[in-house]
Formats: sequence, C-alpha cells, structure tokens
Amino acid sequence: MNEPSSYEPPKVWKWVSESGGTFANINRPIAGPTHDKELPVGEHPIQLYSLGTPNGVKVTVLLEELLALGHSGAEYDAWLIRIGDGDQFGSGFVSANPNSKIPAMMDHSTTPPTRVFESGAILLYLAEKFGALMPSDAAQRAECLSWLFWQMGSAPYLGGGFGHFYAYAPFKIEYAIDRYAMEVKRQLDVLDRHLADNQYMCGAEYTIADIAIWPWYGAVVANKAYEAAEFLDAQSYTHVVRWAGEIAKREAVRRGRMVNRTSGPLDKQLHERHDAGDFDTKTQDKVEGEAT
Ligand SMILES: N[C@@H](CCC(=O)N[C@@H](CS)C(=O)NCC(=O)O)C(=O)O
Repeated sequence: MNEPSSYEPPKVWKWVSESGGTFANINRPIAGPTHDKELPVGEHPIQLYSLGTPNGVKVTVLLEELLALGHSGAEYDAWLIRIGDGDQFGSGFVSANPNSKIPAMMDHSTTPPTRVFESGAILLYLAEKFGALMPSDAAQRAECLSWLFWQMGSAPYLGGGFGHFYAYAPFKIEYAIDRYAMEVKRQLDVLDRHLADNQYMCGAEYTIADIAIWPWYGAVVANKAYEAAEFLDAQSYTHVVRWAGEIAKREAVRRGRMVNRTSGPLDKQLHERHDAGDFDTKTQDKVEGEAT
C-alpha cells in the first residue's frame, strides 16, 4: 500500500479550490443553472439532449432499435450537450433535468411535453411507450427491470469510482483503486455467471436491460473504457466478451454509438442527428471536408 495522506478533514467542508483531475472545471457542490440558455426544439416528437458517453449511448441505441423495428414515432432530434463546456448548467437544460446530467429527453407528442431524465427512466419510458424491447410476461418483466436497475446502481462504481481513480484523479491512490477494482471485478463476475446460462440479460430476448448494461460493461471488455481491460483481466470474463461482441454487431447499436459522439474517428461522429439520412451526409469527416 502506498503512503497514507496527511490530510485531516476540517469540521465543515468548504468549496475553496478546484479538486484537480479531469472534470475539475465542471464539478460543483451546488445545483441549479449557471446561465440562461433555452434548449433548441426540432421537428420530431422526441427531443434528446445528450452526449455520446455510455449513459447517452443507451438512449440513442434504443431509439435506433425502435426505428429499426418500424416505430416511426421514435424519430428524434439529438442535440449536442457539451458537458466539458458546462452546457448542462444552462437554464433550459436544468428545466429538462434538474440534476444537470446528460441524457435528458422531452417528448412533444404529449400536451404539455413530458420531460424524462435519468437514462434508466428514459429507457423504461420509451420501452413502455412503444411496447417494445421489454418482455410483457410479468416474471420476465421483473427480471428485465431487476437488471435495468442493477445497472443504474452498479455503473457509478465503475465510472465514478474505478474509472475516476484509475484514469482521472490527479494522482494514483492505491487504496481507492483497489477498492473499486475489486468491486468492478465482482460486477463483471456477476454478469459472467449470468451470461453463461443466458444469451441476453433477460434470457433469449434482447431487451432494454442489455441496452443499459452494454455501453458500460461492453466497453470495459472491449478495452474502450479507461484502457483498463488488461488491468481488470477483462478477457477472462468470456461470457461477457461473447455477449458484448454480439451486441456490438447490431446495426442499430452501430448507429446509436455515432450519435452525439465527439471523439474517435471522424466518420463515426454524428454530432447532431435530425434525420436518418444524417448518418450518410453529416458525419464529421464530411462536415469538416466541406469546410475546407
Ligand atoms: N444516473 C445518470 C448519470 C448521468 C451522468 O452521469 N451523466 C454524465 C455524463 S456520462 C454527465 O452529464 N456529467 C456532467 C456533470 O456531471 O456535470 C443517468 O444514468 O442518466
């Protein structure tokens, strides 16, 4: 174990300086808007305000899956919220999500429009609205919801815990990395044991539980999260690797991953999506090619 710190917490914590590390500029101990800014509204019923992070990708994958199934009411405008620039603290965004985190969604097919925030709530809302990608049988539905909520409770240990201390903290703290690596490996083992006997999270049917879990845990085993696959010995979770690979091959997943993505290959970045044709004409390689 490396050296313990000499830090003694004061009686009352005060926000005196930036904490350091990646994201220090957007971390705040208070909620609410920092500036006035209305959200744009496009022509489709569903308006998504998001970014292509694992939590954002859950929703764009589901919307693309719904469209692939023929649910035309799932047509959507996806607007880019740049969290590094503080867009999540604009007044319009805070009205859509008082928690100031992507993804947030407005459904304009209802009067007044319905706001939905928290990726799990958005997945459930859309699955219920379109009667798709969630089992109708009561026991199967309970299983699907159990895994959906498992993801919501577990991923913060992976992202906010392990990912933060392994990749983003300003210095490495062995105690913190040990604590969260242990928990993430336990979670991977939970998934691995379950997927040994099940093709998908809820059995033979691909559901919103898979759509919720894949962007986080699929990314770990594909070494697309924190470059930690080797450290976590991710390849040893062979059933998770098999499941993640199958999901990655789906056309709707390939499309959903591109929406609101601002890093990686330019031809895989579709900063905003307002029409299905945008995948062919508005990826960043084409946008930047036109600008030069
Ligand atoms: N539990 C939330 C988590 C959302 C979340 O953490 N979003 C991050 C990006 S992945 C965010 O918007 N961070 C901006 C911030 O914390 O200011 C959900 O699943 O929707």
